[in-house]
Amino acid sequence: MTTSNNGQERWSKVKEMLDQANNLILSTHMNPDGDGLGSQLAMASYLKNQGKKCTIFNPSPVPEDLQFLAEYADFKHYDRPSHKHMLPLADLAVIFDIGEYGRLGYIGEDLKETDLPILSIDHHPHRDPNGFSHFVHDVSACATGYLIYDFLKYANGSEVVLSEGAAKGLYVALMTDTGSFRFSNTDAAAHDMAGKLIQLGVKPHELYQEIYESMPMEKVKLLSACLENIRLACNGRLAWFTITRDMIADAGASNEHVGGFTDTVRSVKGVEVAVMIHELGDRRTRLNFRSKGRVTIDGLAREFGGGGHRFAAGAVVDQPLEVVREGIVPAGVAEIEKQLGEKAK
Ligand SMILES: [Mn+2]
Repeated sequence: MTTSNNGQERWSKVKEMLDQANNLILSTHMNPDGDGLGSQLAMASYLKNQGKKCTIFNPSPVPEDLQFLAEYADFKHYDRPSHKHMLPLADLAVIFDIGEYGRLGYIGEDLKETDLPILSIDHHPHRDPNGFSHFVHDVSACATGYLIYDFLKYANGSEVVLSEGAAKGLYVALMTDTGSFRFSNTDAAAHDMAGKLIQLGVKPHELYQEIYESMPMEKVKLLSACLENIRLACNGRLAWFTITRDMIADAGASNEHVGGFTDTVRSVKGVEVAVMIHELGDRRTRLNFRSKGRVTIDGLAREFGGGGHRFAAGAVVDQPLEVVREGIVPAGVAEIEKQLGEKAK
């Protein structure tokens, strides 16, 4: 299915597919975020209202800071031996916010063995072919949750009707992907949607507190260790920091606690791009990139085997941290100089 990005005709095929299905599998990317989970929650609520059976299978568990969403939906962590046999019993899989097919992990491999149609709804750029039988991919949308909201308006005949959980899920999707309405993807449509969700009973401060003001102390300790070790390059335009396994152990933290750190480092005055270099194993290092909006960084992420959005991207490299650091810092400097030219000097 090819889709036009504007107008509502892109949703007619999606609605037809959902209408025809009776047993659906919903999924999102590994290490799910507020956008993926919130989108699933809203779609699951809609489908249940339509009398459909739907099961959420995710490649990773729900992170601690989003656990409150599990009150409204049953997010199952996909366990191949016990769940694989359930996939062929479904008649449609719907995938949210995926970025690329491989981020489904085992679920993606197992879905390929069935003949289920796989529908992707997403706002990341995708390669062609992208592995999906049908898709609505709109990179102009601030969040996948925005697309789900837009679909629900269409499906309900322009008026959005949302359960409490679905409204909260969509607000979380919107708030987390726009960095609480601060990032460059924040547009009028995002604020319109937020206004509507507030009219429907969402309390922004409650959700903000759940996600951003409930930091476990071990995360704060790890952040403090990172902030002490920020390094600047390219006349202060590039800020980078490393997180080693020792730092995580010393703080009593875990890998999932690093979320949001790169945004914090980007907030330094004069910094255009922040890079986190996160040691996952002896020969496995994760990179996370954030730009203030003048330098695109998805190309840099692709050079290191990853991808993402123009101003927020990442990669996982099968190399030791030291090696990756020696590669990424000069590559980041070169990219900033290339894009900003004299302004970087
Ligand atoms: Mn997203």
